[in-house]
Amino acid sequence: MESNVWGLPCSLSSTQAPSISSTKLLRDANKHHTPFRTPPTFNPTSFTHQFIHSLPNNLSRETLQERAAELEEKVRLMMNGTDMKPLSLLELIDDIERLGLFFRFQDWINKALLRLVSIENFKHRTTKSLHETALVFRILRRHGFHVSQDIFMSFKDEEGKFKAEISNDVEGMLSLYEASYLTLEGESLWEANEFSRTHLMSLMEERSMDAKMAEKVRHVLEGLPYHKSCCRLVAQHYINTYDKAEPHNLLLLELAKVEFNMEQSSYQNELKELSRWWWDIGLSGKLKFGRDRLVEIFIWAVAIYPEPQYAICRKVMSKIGILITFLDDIYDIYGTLDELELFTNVFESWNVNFINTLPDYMVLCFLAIYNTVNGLAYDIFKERGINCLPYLTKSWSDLCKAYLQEAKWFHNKIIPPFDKFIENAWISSTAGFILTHTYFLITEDITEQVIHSLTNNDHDLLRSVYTIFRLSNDLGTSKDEIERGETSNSIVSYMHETGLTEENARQYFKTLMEKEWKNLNKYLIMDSIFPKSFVQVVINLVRSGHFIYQHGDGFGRQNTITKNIIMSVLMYPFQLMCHDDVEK
Ligand code: 0FV
Ligand code: MN
Ligand code: MN
Ligand code: MN
Ligand code: MN
Repeated sequence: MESNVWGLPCSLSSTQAPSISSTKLLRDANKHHTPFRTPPTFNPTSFTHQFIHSLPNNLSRETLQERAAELEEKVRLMMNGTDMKPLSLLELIDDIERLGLFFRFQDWINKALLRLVSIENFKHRTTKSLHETALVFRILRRHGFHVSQDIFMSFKDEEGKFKAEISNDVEGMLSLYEASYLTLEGESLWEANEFSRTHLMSLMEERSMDAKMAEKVRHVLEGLPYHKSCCRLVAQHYINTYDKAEPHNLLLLELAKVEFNMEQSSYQNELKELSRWWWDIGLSGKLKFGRDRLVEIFIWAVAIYPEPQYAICRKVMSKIGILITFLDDIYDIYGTLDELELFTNVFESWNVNFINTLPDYMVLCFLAIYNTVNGLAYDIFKERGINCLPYLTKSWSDLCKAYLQEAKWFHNKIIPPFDKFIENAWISSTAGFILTHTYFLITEDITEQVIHSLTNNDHDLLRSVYTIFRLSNDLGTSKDEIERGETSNSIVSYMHETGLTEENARQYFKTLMEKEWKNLNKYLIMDSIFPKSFVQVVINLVRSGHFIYQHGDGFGRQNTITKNIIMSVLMYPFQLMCHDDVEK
């Protein structure tokens, strides 16, 4: 059982020792409240507590760890013992990353790339294939190396357009397409995106590639480009389709399966612990109107922080994520404006003495948050000697104020202009809120400058993140929100202001998101006030938004794509080979 700074149990379960909330808990949480309209009923979660606790988890961690160490050693021996051509090396690095093994070979990859840039001449390349050129460009930029878009010069004509003759090279086109997502602002390379996509589509229509390649191309064009994908979540697909036959590739594949199974087993344990916590809090049983989405929030957390060392972030993010989902539903759907004003004041004061002004359902929600956040700040203080409570409470209070502003617009039937809407929506997107919590959890050298940027939303990198995170949410959820009568939405504001159709507004937002991505890419290469490890999480957060909302609302509505990923990542382990079969 966790405790908070007051030494009280974080759980609100009535079987625990009396806490601040105990007298309130004796009453029916919904009793004194008449909603201003009938709240919609969200589908119940597809993943119940019974489901979570029935996950088998009978893999022995120790055995898997030993096997992984053994395989890693062998892969390293083989890789070091082979004199690889640049193309084979680049393909191997790409495979390692796509198989979800980057963190195991980080040191090896960095050394290999440093060696590569020291021997290769990237300015005057005329002999390399388009595939190799695009691959080296994408991998180097992703790893923070400066490499100019001029690397593609030999594939362009005198007018600077890509030559028509390269358009039949399927592999080259596919690699060029993936590389185009690493474009920086102002670079003409973005033209490669439209160029390669169009040609890949015609090549598919003409059936001028074999079935396997066609499937690969279809998968890429229909889904997210690799640069925007949560790579560890898609590792399962890559493992399933990986079919290279070199001896080190077989070992690598087996290692990827062992790693996947090992992570699955950790995720299952984490989820079971979270499920007990959430069951003890008991909020979903009391507040029937909210979305109860523990497993969906957890997979979202896995998308942001997949690495083994970030278990604590997954746990914290899942807890605050499920709490803000209820909070958001209170502001968007259930609360009256008067109640919401009082609620926001209580968050601003962070003072339990004021909770008696609130209806019971709000008391319950506030206390659950209050106990959880105080407990978190306590743990961080205990472990790291940093008092982050003032910053965490400010981020909760700012989030509530932004939610309140949206509720005011809605209740007063105001559609704000897009600029005004988006400035508020940066905060209600929750991206800054999540990053503030994350910063205190993962950063060694905390600086005032970063805290200031995070709590004041005044950094160029952060603004790009908030914009993409908000727009991907609105593109995915606005249909249902508009149906429910919610008007706080970028699409509604933009259509109202410009007179454009919904389809055109959506198209415009997609272009805007691409522009913001070009700005994000700059931070892969350039130093900034943010540590590089934090920038990686920031970019993963953006990717997670694309993942959840790529085919509509994968969170609130739980579409089949999210469900399938949840099942594959959390439930089904890979069948492992016996040792002799891999190593002969
Ligand atoms: C957004 O829902 C949503 F998924 C929330 C609040 C869960 C928290 C997400 C993370 C922790 C990443 P919805 O689309 O209703 O949000 P808006 O802001 O549009 O009401
Ligand atoms: Mn909402
Ligand atoms: Mn909302
Ligand atoms: Mn939404
Ligand atoms: Mn909204």
